[in-house]
Amino acid sequence: MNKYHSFLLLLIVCNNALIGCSDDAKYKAMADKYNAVHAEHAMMSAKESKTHSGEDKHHDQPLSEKVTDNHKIDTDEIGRQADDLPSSLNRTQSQLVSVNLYTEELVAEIMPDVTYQYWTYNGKVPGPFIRAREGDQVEIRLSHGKLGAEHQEHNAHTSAAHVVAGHSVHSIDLHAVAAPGGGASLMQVEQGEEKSFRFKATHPGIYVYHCASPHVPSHIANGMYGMILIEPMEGLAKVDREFYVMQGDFYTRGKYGDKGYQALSKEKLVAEQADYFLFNGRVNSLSGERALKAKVGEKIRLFVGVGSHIAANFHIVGVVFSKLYQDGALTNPPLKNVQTTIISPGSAVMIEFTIEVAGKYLLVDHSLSRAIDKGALAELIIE
Ligand SMILES: [Cu+2]
Repeated sequence: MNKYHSFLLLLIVCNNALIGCSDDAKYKAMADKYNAVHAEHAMMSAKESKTHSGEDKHHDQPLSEKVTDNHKIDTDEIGRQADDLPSSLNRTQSQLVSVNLYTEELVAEIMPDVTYQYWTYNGKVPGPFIRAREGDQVEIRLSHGKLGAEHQEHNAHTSAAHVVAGHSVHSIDLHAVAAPGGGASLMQVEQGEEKSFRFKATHPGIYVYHCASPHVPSHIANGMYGMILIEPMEGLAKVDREFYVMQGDFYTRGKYGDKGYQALSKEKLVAEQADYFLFNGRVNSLSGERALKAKVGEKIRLFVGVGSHIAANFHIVGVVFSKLYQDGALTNPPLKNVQTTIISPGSAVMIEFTIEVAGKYLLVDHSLSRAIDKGALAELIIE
């Protein structure tokens, strides 16, 4: 066993100890904290309760680096699960695909005892996985904030605070759209508004979408990205499992792991000095109970993308990719037997493989300090 193998074995053992065994305690602590926040909200005066819905209380005051209260958590889970994607389309006719998106700013734990204000599509990072077929009409409907009478008052009340916070407008640029701004020129949506547009899916591939409202890099750094798959007309080969994974870089005022509320550091963002490299929104989002799971011999397909600013060096320890569709080019012949692939910011790949030996496999950014010291680690459990 050479040094590298010893290191990986140590990594796997440590990972088991840190992630596997502490999950119950971690989730209990998160649940307790979440319940405590709701209890606090329940004690608000009738007047306050009338003007602020409990879940949106953090908008009372624009968040700044001085805010250190890490109890104002809006959701106990920011990360989207890797199996949260629509199944294969399996149809031969074109149709209209309607996609409903809303934007939501949420304080959540980026790791235990460290909170961050995410900006999201539909309350999770990454946003929903959109699936359509070449030739389909796709209608994207985007509302800024939740729609409905119960949210109107909040939307009106907080618009000034949202201007100060830098998210008075959100939008969407889909890389599958061959038109100005990828749709973003039609889709700048202000607080309380809803807009929609339609496009014809003419280019099969796996694409990234993201917010494109000023300051665009900040909106993306805060989590406003997702993926859209345009299946080729002939469809994709049948597989047993599909997973949706996005790597994102995050920039905080403090260092990796510094406790309390951590605001976005625009300075570090501009300097491309990320504190966190994360799969699906938070540290250990895809580990333990939330790991990717499959069985020996199953055909596994991964859609992996980079929503934010720094390219990923995607690798799975102990896996050779049987097929790699680089740069989202699904209609080109795949590369075969690949160990690691670079995924550019604003790009995605499709990877297929089968595993013959049961065990735990680690998804990493093979610029390994990102995996070991900055969070870019997920688990694939093969039974
Ligand atoms: Cu935005």
